[in-house]
Amino acid sequence: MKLKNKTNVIPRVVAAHDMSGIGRCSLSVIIPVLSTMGIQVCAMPTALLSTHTGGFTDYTFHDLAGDMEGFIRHWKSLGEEFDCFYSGFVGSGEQMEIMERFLHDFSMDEKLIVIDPVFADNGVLYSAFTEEIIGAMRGFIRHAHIITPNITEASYLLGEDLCAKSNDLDQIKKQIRRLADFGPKTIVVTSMPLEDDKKTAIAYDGEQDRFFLSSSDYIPEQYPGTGDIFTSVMTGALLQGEPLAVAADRATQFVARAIRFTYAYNTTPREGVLLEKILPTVNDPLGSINYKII
Ligand code: PXL
Repeated sequence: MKLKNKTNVIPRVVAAHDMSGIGRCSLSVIIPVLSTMGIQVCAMPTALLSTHTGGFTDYTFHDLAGDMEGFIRHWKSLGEEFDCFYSGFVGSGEQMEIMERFLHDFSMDEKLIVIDPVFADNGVLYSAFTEEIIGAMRGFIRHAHIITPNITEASYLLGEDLCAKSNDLDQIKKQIRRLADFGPKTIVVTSMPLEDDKKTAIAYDGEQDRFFLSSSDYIPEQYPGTGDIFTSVMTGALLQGEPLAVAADRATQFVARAIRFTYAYNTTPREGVLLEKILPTVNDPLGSINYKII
């Protein structure tokens, strides 16, 4: 993980994600979370959807690959500089090539590159993708310093099931080290069911070969967009200067709080978590930090 050569007074993140009108995911949650954490988001929309793809049908989908090229040309001509590149839901293989060009043209390897390989959950690919996304994502993540797959995405990337029981910790560590062999030195795997009544994230710092584990109570409901919120909080905390273990733990605790809060309102899950109500707590003091070392 790198946090060097900070360029801007307010750290600036290029966020290359889709904009979905309904459902609180991707740019609709990334921008408010990072802004509230004191980070400027420069949005590079990858696609425009009427809703996200989880739990909705008949959504519109407009690929913005051509516009992304225009953004890069224009930003380059303006001499803009960025402290972090963060991508998630990608609309096509072509978009990955465009983003790779961005990383090169803006020397992002010297800054921070966070790729959330968004393509699957609960053991299956999202409806917008075919198996081709797996190989393409393996190639794309080699540019990242940090990746944040959920357990399903991590398993697809590995080509085998990631162990997920607390008595398999040695095996889990081996598998996560293998993910780091793809290129990114920092790996954060989310949504791991290590214990029946918990959801766990494991953060691996490959430069120091250290593992950190953050858990939260399991709540029996799933809300789309929580992965985007997790990676946004973690990235924001890293850009605030916090170390990986703290950043991943803050993300875990914030998402857990958002889910617990939302569950009480019994809203339609596909609408996502009630971010507007819970967002002010994203900068809560660090009193509740309680990651474990494994
Ligand atoms: O939160 C991930 C995500 C982002 N963007 C779109 C999605 C999803 C998950 O379903 O459909 C369009």
